[in-house]
Amino acid sequence: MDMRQRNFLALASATLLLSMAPAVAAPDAAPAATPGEAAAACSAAAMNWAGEDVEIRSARPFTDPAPYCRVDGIVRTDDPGPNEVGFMIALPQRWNGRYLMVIPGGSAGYIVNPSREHIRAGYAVATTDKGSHSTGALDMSFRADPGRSEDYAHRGAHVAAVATQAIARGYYARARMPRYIMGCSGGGVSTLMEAERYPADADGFIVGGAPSSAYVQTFWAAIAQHVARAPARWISPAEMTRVGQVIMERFDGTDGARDGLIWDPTRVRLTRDLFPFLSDAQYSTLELLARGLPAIEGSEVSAPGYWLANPSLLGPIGLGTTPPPWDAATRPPLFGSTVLSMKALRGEDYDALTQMDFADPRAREAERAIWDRVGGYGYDPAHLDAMARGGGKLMMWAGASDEAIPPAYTADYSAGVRARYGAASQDFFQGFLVPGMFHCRGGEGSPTDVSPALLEAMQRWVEEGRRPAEILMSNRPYALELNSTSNTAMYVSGMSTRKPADAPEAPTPRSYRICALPAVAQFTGAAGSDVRDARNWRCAGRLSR
Ligand SMILES: [Ca+2]
Repeated sequence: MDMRQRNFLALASATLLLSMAPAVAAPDAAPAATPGEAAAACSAAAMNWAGEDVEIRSARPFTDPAPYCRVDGIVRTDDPGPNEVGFMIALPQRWNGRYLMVIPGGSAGYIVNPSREHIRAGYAVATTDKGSHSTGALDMSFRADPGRSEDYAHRGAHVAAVATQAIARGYYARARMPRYIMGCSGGGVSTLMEAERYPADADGFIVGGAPSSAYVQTFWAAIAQHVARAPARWISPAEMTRVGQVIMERFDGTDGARDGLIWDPTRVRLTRDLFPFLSDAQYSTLELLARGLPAIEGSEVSAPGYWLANPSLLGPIGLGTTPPPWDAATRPPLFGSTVLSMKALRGEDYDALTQMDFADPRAREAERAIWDRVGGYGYDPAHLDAMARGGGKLMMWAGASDEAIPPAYTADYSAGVRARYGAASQDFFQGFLVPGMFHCRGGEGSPTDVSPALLEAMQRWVEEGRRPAEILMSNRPYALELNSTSNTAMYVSGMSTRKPADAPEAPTPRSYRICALPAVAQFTGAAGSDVRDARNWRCAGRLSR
């Protein structure tokens, strides 16, 4: 048994003892039943402490993979509104004493079933549909409805967190419990909004695959327009895979080891001579992907570019699998989400491919005005004052090969926190880049236990005061259920009809030392020592961004 397991068992025992102690009244509502009675009565009638805007729609007992009570309901919101925000909380009988909210990504609009791992581990695990009423992963039509849009942007996760925590406190008759909120992509943005706007909602916030900004969609449109105007600029998926191989060959060793990972992706520098198999027209597209959408005279609206440390997915996702002209079925998926947002916000006739003028500052400012109107994102390290004062902790992470949201957003936000709060920022904020990892999940040669490793590190930080200056991860075979944006989560919630593939064959075991930014791991082992062993790596590098 390793130390982590011992700690977990010690905590679980303590939890069991505490839960047998006399009931403690929750500060804001009186439980309707004592713990034993509440757990026995998994019924909507027993949940009358959740708040007057809350309607419990069902409370059902389940036994697989462990006995728990699942409560589904809605919170009514208004001004702007009216709207309804859906939530779910699963309350295990063998509770580990912790509350965990997992916020879905994309356009939300669905309730993610509680993951089996979380139920088995005993978390009271909650989620929300964010009130978007979306009917598909990238259905952005809710943006036209101010109430739904505000709930999606930040209010929905907040009211769902308040309601589900009230239910958990009442159910277990426990006034206080360690509370965690996590999500990736759109769920990461929501988690960041919670930390910035509603820091009392949790003790630990795990923000993944975000922050992005609305203007990343503007960037995606700029990429699509660049290629659509001159199809010779299109780079096929196979060519993009080759681009990735060239970049890996050239920059793999910059971290001290040729291990198939570029640990500091900011070291990737494009030069024309590296890619003789691309035409000048195609190379201009590669440069645009790397450059992003810089600010221009008259408008600060901008987006960072991609680092291109493994762009094999960025090819098909950002540029499509067939050259232009595209239709709704063949356009690049990233651009497709821009189209849906822009049609919802500007009307059905709006064509982002031809009507956006990225060189015109008035057009960019018009974008800003539109996004501000619907709640936008508006994140800023300066908004963390209240969370920092209140003792909250924030871990922000991204896949260094994220093919959707440029991971530079995460590096920039982390740098912004350090710039504002200095060394004191380490007491409440740590940023991480996961090498080789794609958007929220998957990757080539990357760790597979990112979600549980981050959650365990956050628990050590919140519950034991151990700051996560570095986190050990591995590539052990791992069901990716924990990630709310995974296809598994989409499939079990009915949003995706694509059945998840069986787990691939287990790779050669490897461990990874993931360093808190701005540090990055460097190989410091003796010549010939194992590059797959985290003990041969130290947080000795520094991100050049
Ligand atoms: Ca390397």
